[in-house]
Amino acid sequence: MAEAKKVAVILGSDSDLPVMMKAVDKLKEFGVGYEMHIMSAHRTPADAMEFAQNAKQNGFGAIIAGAGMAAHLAGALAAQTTLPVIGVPLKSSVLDGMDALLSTVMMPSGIPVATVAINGAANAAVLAMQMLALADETLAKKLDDNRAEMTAGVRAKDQKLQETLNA
Ligand code: RP5
Repeated sequence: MAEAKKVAVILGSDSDLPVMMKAVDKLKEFGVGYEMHIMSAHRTPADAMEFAQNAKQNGFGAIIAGAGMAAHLAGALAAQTTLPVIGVPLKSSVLDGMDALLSTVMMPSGIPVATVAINGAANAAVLAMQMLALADETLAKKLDDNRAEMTAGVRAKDQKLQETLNA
């Protein structure tokens, strides 16, 4: 059986850690292998380029890249690999993440970055796992079970609300 693919979680600065740890927490919850690295499109561009160029042969199936301000990290990584790259625009400036959102999402044709919400690190992990699950039935089942739990949770809350309103 083929070895399970890992997810790379790359962040532009250690100041991005509090938000980006939410991606790691989610990957751990589902038992998905990962590596986390601080690499910057602007401060360590050579390291970022080398990482992305070797990511596929190093066993990664998807890359999550979180950066704030002029957030070129996800795009710079995507330029160097055909692995799917998921961008997390981070709120780390006076522009509240709108700067990072536009820098991450507005990629030129042919080099896509799947961009999640501002600070949406947990969803980036879920999306990465959905990609891996296309070739991993065990992971697919875990994601399906999680979705069913979520549904049951919301229905239980609605039932409780109805009981409170009708009391
Ligand atoms: C971006 O600039 C980083 O991703 C971070 O969100 C922001 C600020 O970085 P630091 O100055 O805190 O290192 O490149």
